[in-house]
Order: sequence, then structure tokens, then C-alpha cells
Amino acid sequence: MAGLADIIGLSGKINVQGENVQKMDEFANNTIKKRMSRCGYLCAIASEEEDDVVPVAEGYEGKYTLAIDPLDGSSNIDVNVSIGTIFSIHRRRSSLTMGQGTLEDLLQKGSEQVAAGYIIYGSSTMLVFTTGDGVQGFTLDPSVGEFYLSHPDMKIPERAKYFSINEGNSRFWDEGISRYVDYVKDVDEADGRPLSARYIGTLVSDFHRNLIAGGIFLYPKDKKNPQLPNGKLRLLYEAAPFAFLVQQAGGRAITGDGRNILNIVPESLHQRVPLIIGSKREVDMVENFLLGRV
Ligand code: P6P
Repeated sequence: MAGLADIIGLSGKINVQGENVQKMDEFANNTIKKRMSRCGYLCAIASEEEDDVVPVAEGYEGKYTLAIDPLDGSSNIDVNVSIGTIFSIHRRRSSLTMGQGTLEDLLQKGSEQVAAGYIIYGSSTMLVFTTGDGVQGFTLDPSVGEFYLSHPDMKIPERAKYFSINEGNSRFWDEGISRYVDYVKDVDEADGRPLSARYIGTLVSDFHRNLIAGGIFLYPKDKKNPQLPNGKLRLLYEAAPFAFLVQQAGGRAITGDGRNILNIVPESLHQRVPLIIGSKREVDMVENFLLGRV
């Protein structure tokens, strides 16, 4: 009987009976597509791993859409750092009669989400989601294969303990971001500064820690890659679901150029946006620095 190590090779590849070699993110994508395509609730799927709209199985069309990042943080798989799955659900806009959904059913703004959440594969496996009535956290008990409500009505602390940003990009940031990062590093014990730096490189994990302990995550636009003027993260299945979650938990999510993430109407499935998200007080402070108010 192949041990787990034999099944999941060092390169994050899945060896099923030694034949079907897949990288784990491809495996996650294929598994989710296969299962959700026949759930009967969806009319269309968008995936970080797929260029175009993924149709559902004929005869199984439903009235919702799913946008998903099957395995966020996949660069961390090989180094055994926590990763996650992110999902966002909208109600279909096209005709409510049955039939395959369309691109327009998927390109809806974050404030129209009916549900959003993530699964984090860390020291424990947790499902955290909202349907617009608060944020609920469930922890998997692998001995019975059930998720139990372990974190009811999650609220992000108003004050941040952590700040999360890839400081390797600091030479490419806008001045307001640089000034904010300098500010959180200043010593002001009465104001709880300096904040501690924590950056895992998996959005799901950085967000989850900040949701529980209080913090701010920033992936701002930068000048590092002219092809990515809007930063690296995707609107549909990264920024928007987390913006819905953090709003429900009492926090904020902005782009830093005056836009609220939840109000952006997507123009394409894989559109990128800058993301500044977390404890409200900190996001407000970043906005003040970026708008030159401080
Ligand atoms: P960088 C993972 O690839 C990801 O999309 C997010 O999960 C993570 O926050 C970000 O990229 C890390 O990007 O450029 O800092 O390595």
C-alpha cells in the first residue's frame, strides 16, 4: 500500500497507482471541477487554473456560479507551508431557465456575492465562510470526516498585531505604501507599534492569521513588472471573496487607488487588482497615507 509520501511526490505531484501524475494544484482543480460540475446548483465555473468559463455537466445546470482558486499558494506546496482553496458564489444573472451559464453570470461585482469562503490546509484543516450573516469557522475532525463549528461569528480585531507585505518589492512601491510601512515599524508603544511582520506567501494563510489575531495584508500595485500594473492578485476568486469575508468580520478591503474591492465590476475572469485588506483601523490608515492625508 503506497504511503502518503509515495502518493504525493516531492514535486507536489499526485501519483495515483503510479500512473496519473498530476501537480497538486491541477489535481485540486480537476477534483473540484468534476465534483461541482454535477452538484446541480451551478450553471458556470471560473477557475484560476482555467483560461475560460468551465461549463457544468449537461442536465445538471443550476442557478449559481462558482469562482475558485483551487489551490492558493501552490509555490508553498513543496516546502510544506500551509495552502488553501478560495471560493466565491453568485446567483446567475442570465435567464433563470435552465441551461449553461455565461461569462456575464461570472463577471459580477463582489457586493453581489451570495457566499464566499476558503479552506485552509494548515496545522488543522478549516472551512471559513460567510453567506452575508457573519463569518463562521469550522474545523475538520479527520477521525470522523466532519467539520465542526469551532469559530462562531468571527470578527477581525480593530487593532492590528501583524502587517503582511512582500518587502522584497519595497523598491517598487508607491510612496504612500512605503511611508505606511515605515509608520508601522516606528516605535510607539502607546499606539501598539511596531507591528510584527508576518508574510507566508499564501494569501489564505496570511488572511486567516490576520482575521483571528488582527492584522493587515497588502499586495499593492508596484512598478516591478510593467505587465502587472495592478499587482498580482486576482479580483474574482481572491480579492472579492476575501473582501466579502472581511466586511462581514468588521474589517475593510480596498485597492489603494480609491476603490472598494466589493464595488469593482470585473471586466475579465482573471483580472488583477491591488489588495489592501484587514483590520479597519489599519486599512483606514493606509488609505490616509496613500491619499496624502498624513
Ligand atoms: P509573492 C500565491 O502565489 C499568491 O497568489 C498568494 O497566495 C500570495 O499572497 C501571493 O501570491 C504571494 O506573491 O509575489 O509575494 O510571492
